[in-house]
This record gives sequence, C-alpha cells and structure tokens, in this order.
Amino acid sequence: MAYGGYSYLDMKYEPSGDDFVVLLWAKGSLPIEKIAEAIAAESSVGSWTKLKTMNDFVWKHYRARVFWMGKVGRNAGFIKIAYPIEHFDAKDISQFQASVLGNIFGLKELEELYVYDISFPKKYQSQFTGPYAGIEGIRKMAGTTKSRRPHVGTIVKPKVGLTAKEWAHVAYEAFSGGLDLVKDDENLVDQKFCRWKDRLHEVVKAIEKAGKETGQSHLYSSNISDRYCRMVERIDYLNSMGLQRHVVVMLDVYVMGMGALQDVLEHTKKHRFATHGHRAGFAAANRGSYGVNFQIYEKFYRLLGIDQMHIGTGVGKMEGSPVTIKRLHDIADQYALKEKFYLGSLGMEFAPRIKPMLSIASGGLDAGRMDALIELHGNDTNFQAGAGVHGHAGGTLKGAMSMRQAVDAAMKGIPAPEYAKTHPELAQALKQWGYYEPGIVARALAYEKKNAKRLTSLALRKGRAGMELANE
Ligand code: CAP
Ligand code: MG
Repeated sequence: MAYGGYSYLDMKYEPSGDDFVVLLWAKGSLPIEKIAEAIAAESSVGSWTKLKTMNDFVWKHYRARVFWMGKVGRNAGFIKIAYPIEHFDAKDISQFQASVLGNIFGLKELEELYVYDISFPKKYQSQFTGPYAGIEGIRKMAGTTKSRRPHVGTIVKPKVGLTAKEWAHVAYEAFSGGLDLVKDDENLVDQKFCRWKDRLHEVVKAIEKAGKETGQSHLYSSNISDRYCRMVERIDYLNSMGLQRHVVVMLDVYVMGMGALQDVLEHTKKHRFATHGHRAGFAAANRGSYGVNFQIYEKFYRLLGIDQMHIGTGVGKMEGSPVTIKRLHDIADQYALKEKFYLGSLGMEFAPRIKPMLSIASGGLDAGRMDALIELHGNDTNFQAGAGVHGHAGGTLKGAMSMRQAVDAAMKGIPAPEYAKTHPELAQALKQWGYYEPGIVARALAYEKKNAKRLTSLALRKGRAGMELANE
C-alpha cells in the first residue's frame, strides 16, 4: 500500500524517546492501511500524489510513521503514529496543532477520525515551565496546606446580568458560608452591566469583610479572557493592586487558543499570579465522530502552566464517566501515567519540573454528591457548585454552608446523610437534590481495575464502540 507514491507504514519501527506518539481512531471508505497512510502523509510531509520535490533527507528525518494498528474490520481501526521531534518548531504549539491536528479531518475518504491522545517526549517538555503555583501554591493561598481538605467554591449565578454590587454581595454570602473560592462564569468578563474593574473592587471588599468574619483566606477567580493586549492590561492592573494573595487569574483557555494562552501565562507568571483554566467550548471537539480528546489539551494546559483546571466531575451534569474523569484527574496531578488503551489513553511521564495542577470538578454539583466526588477525585480537588449553591432553598449563604458541611463531614469520615442530622443546611440540600451514593463510583473504579485486560480486548474487538462501552 502507499499514499501519494510513498508508504508510511513501518510496523517494525519502535518510537524513540524523542518521538511524539499519537493514538487515533479512523474509519472510512478505503482499507484502513490506506487511511492510516493518508493521515500520516497529510499530517507530516506528503500529499495525494508523488512529489518531484521530495528528497531522501526530508523523507528520512521528517515523515510520520504508522507503527501500530488495531484493525476492526477492513475499513476501520486504531492507529499509532510516531512523529520525529525535528518535524516541529518546538516553541510553536499552533504549528504543532496544524500538523498533527490539522488538515487530516477534512480528508473525504474519512467517515470518522478521533484523535485520542498524544504522548509528549521529555525533550519537548523541557522548554515548558509548567504551573507557577500548582496544587501547593493554591493551597497556600487558601490556607489549606495543613488540613489538606478539598477546596469548595461557587460560580455566581445567574451567569450574567447582575451589577457589580449585586455580584459581590452574592460572593460575600458564599464566603460567609465557608467557601474558599468564588469565580466569574466563563461568559462574564467586562460587560456594561458589570464592568470587570467595578466587580473586582467590590469583590476585594467582600473578601476582606468575609475574611475577618470567617478567618478564612478567600479567593476570587477573575475572568480576564479577551484579546491579548487587554488581558495584559488586566494582569498589570491586578499587579498594581498587589492582589496576588487573593485573586486567581481565570482564562477561557480553549477559546483563546494556544498561542495567546502561552503568552498570557508568561505574563501571569512574571507577576506571580496563579491561574484558573476554564475549558468552555472544548466539548465541540471532544465528542462525536470527528474530534480531539480533552486529555491532549489538558496536557498542553499543564505544560504551559495552568494552576487549577476544569477536568469534569464524573457524577454531575456534563459528559464523562467516573473512569474517564479519574484519568483526567491523574493527568492533572500525576507524573507517571500508565497506558490505558480502553480509555484511549497513552502512557507518558511528565518532566519533574512540571508541577501538578489542582483539578476542578464543576457542573451540576451539590452537597449531596460530595462523598461520591471525594471517592473519585480525592482531596486534591476544588469542587465548584453554582446552581447547587444559589438554588438552595435557603439561598446562597445556606447553599454555601451545605457544601462546606459536606466537605467537613467527609474530612471527619462521617457520611453526609449522617452529618445532615445535625446540620440543617446540608439536610436541606439532600432533601432538594438527593444523595449520590459513593459506592457507585467505588464500584466503577474497582470494576475498571479488575477488568482492564478485558476492557482492552473489548475495545480492540469492537473499536470505538467498544471503548464507549468500557467508559460506561
Ligand atoms: C457550572 C458552570 C461551569 C461548568 C463547566 C456552568 O455551573 O459554571 O462552567 O461546570 O464545565 O456554567 O455550567 P453549575 P466543565 O454548577 O450551575 O452547573 O467544568 O465540565 O468544563
Ligand atoms: Mg460556567
């Protein structure tokens, strides 16, 4: 087989430590070998016909190699491709994306193309500095270095429409209820009805007032997402006010693109601000027949230096099973990742200087899910509830108290329903939204552990559908 006059199949090839390895799923109107070659060609050096301009040096040093295939029928399968590091301008992530995650999605022979994961060589990672604060830095800001308890927070709701004073009052109530963090929603930045600076000033007052009353060190994730020049202005403004202790710079990392993100993170680090990554919009690429799995973006966000990052809940309103989300949590804070083929997740090791990110679990959460959340995510997590706080029958203050009580109960080893007997705010939340049994999560993780081999062979036999089953 060949594509454009060259064969990119090299089944004897063993990737070197300097290669990028990409795992993908493809299905189309041609034999899968041909499809694999087309993908390798179009994402590296080739095109649809033989090139008179091709030479041995280019071919030898820059082409991608298909070195493994898991065929599922004649026209579909999993494919592993190795890309030599020389192929890339290591400092330019957009160039990387244009290569590996670029034109290939448009090839007309394809019916499905899903890029599951990329393993980044250490040599590539060495140019990145990773998170500035990481888990330990954020814990220091919130004063939980000793207690090691999970962080709890809220997103002020309604998402948009409140004035700066109204917004800050809701934040004050949330802090008074014992929450560590209050954040802007992904779509609230500097609209007329609630200017970024006005909101900031009001929230700083709320943090100071609540902090005196609760004795806690409260944090505010301030959404600065915008054009690069405006983001820089906002960071400089935060710096001029010396707000590093209480303000986390929030960034809509997916929609701003890697180039802008890389630059803005250099500026936040220069001014010693911790950062909060929101991934609004990523799901458009993460789901369906054509897509790029979030774990790839998550790895980039850790390398670039996001300190706390949304990764999903496993038990809330957004997609993602407990097993899948557990893996995303591991990508955020583990150094060594073993391959989990049934999740489409490659083995990889983060370089020692790339600190762990604090995982943020958010989306459809309330106090009744805390035990299950901690079973899945553990204590190095920030649990965020918007409607689960502001929809509480007792209002924001009681909603916040219910979330904090759920964490306190877990830290004392008391199941939430038991603790609710003496904590009415938590009892109210359980009455309103029920209790999510942590056993459901425990069983899913135990099943995965026990059946890893079986899940892998299911995926290899049934393809992407088999992987979906393994994820249920
Ligand atoms: C949650 C949220 C978050 C999502 C993001 C929302 O609100 O503010 O943006 O959690 O999803 O707008 O939906 P609720 P993810 O607590 O009211 O559900 O964390 O998966 O990226
Ligand atoms: Mg939101």
